[in-house]
Amino acid sequence: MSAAADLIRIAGDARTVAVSGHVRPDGDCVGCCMAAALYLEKACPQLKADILLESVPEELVGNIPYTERILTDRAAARDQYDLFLCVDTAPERLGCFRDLFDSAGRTANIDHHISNRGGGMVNVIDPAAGSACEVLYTLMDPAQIDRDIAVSLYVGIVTDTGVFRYSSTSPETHRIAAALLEHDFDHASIVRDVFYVKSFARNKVMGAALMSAQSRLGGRLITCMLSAAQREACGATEADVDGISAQMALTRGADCAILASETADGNWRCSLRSNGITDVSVIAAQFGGGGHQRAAGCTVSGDAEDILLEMECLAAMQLESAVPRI
Ligand SMILES: [Mn+2]
Repeated sequence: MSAAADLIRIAGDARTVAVSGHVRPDGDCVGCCMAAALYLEKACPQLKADILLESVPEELVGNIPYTERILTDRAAARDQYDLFLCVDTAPERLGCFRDLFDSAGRTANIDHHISNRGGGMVNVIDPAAGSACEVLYTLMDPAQIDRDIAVSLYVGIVTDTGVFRYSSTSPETHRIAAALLEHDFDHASIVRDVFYVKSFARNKVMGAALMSAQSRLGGRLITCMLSAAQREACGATEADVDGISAQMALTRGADCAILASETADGNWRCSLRSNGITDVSVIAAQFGGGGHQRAAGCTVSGDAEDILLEMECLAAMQLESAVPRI
């Protein structure tokens, strides 16, 4: 632990603290906010923390402790805080709570995004860390961590490492997770509930999409088409198709997967995933979308068969010019 930047030192003599993160918060964001708030209130008896987030994903309620304390309404927050702690993002993405960051007596920014140049008076940003929770842990005295804090940090670490699958998972990630597990919580149930349990409609629509899967380019590209009627027959919303392209990419021999899902207004929302050879952001960009090398998206009007055929050609060009994997 760096004595110069530990969380208690950052809090100083603050009595009112706002802890907040990015809009559309995920498990790392919520877990990091909750862990920071609980830790500071435990270590600094004079301090009262408000956790400010625009929403709480339903799978986190009941799996991260005290989510009912989260204030989602800007009007429920104080007029001003002694300290504003911004986690898992630069202050630009604080949404409706941004002005409270600007008006706070002091500000601190704890994050792991490489793009974050540090918008707080104190900045602890470690792009090598797999999650904001991992960064936060290094600012804590392990002796002060209790079960609730441990669970919050664990959910964050597990979220941002994709249950320890992503390349951001380091030996240190596992060491921290191991230390947290000493607090004897039901990690198996949390991981199942937060990451694998889906609504009936979501599972059903994934089945419907996969039934239409087509293997192209000798199995290196998998595509699916899902009409709005098919989706609605499963009782699924447009958001319920998230995760289908990632599942398609888990086909042996495939490098690229594309789901074309029809939106309510008759366009095709395309979700692209790559296992590392194809840069799907290049394909999405051709259709006015964007994203990352391994995950990208775009919304296109026209005939889905034609769109997928065009995308197949773009993927083929990339795969042909790529150095073959031995
Ligand atoms: Mn994160």
